[in-house]
Amino acid sequence: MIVVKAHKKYSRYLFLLLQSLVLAFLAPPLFSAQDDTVKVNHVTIAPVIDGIGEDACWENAGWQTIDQVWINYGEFIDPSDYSGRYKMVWSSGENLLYFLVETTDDAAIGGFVEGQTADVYNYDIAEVFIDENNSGGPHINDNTQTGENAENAFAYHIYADFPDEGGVTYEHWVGDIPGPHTEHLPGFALRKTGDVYTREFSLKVYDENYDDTDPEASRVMLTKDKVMGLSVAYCDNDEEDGQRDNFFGSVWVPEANYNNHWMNADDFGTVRLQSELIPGSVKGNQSESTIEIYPNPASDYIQVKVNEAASKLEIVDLSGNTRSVFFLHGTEKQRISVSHLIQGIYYTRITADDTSFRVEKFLVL
Ligand SMILES: [Ca+2]
Ligand SMILES: [Ca+2]
Ligand SMILES: [Ca+2]
Ligand SMILES: [Ca+2]
Repeated sequence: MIVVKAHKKYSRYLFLLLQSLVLAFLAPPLFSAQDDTVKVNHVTIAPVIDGIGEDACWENAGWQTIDQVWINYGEFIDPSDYSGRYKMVWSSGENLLYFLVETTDDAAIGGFVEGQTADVYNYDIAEVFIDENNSGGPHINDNTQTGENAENAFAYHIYADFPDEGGVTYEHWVGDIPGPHTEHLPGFALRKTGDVYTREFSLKVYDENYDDTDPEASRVMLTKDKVMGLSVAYCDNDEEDGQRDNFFGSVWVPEANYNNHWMNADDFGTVRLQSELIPGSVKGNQSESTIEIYPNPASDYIQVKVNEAASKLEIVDLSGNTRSVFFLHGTEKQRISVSHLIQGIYYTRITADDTSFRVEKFLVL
């Protein structure tokens, strides 16, 4: 009876018992973890990395829960304190994995001290653990005293400052042990809507020959039916006291291994890349704004016309990186240079009133 151990006060126990009975009727299982093998859909059009999970590619991806309490092991956590879930898809065209991580958290402790090596987990952090060849085993440091096989798997700790209410941030820092690996997540967005935080990001995959001096040499080409070890976790801090409150994972682990993921891949979950091609289209939010772009394809410049007052236009590449930002002046037609962009597909993202987006695709030749 984990509940009895964790909550000795009788009244608290009675409350939890009643709550559990109610939730048992109303909600899906509380302790469900991710699927034994998460089936990851292929997408032809990658999501726009903006912290809004309304892209067509997310519609057919099922939610996986991040609800296993690793620290303190097995403790009951009120859903208003924390709840979390994630989706993932993959793109052969971009050769990237994409994640949508949605957490509810009653207190946001953002940030990261660059170069800090101790107590790095004392922030609200999303984490992705990935073992490209599903080998399991240790993956820390290459040091006989503290561990070995550092590149056998990666433990990405994803830090960000929290945006203001309704806002979004694209800045992030990613650390593993050893070393910073921010560039392994080429696109990242974190959006705040009340107590709900949506992280949308892309991830490059490397094999165990990874070398920081030449990452691309060990970059893995993602293919259908590929099986990888993978778990997602969330480190919840609710006070500026330098103490981690709780740590949640998407897979069950034995109590003896309650905090092993960061150094050993044996307990990682499993994902399989599916071959299905999900027809995708990019869509923005409910805004009725439209944008005309021509010529398309373009080489030197595009002309842009929006039908409502918008403040900003961004040109975004397929990895979700913003390549250019322009400030708009009303609904007048504007000429925007694209001669600096290499050949490929780009999106325009329009911002009006900080919240409205309309995304259109164009090709640079
Ligand atoms: Ca999106
Ligand atoms: Ca919390
Ligand atoms: Ca491995
Ligand atoms: Ca928190």
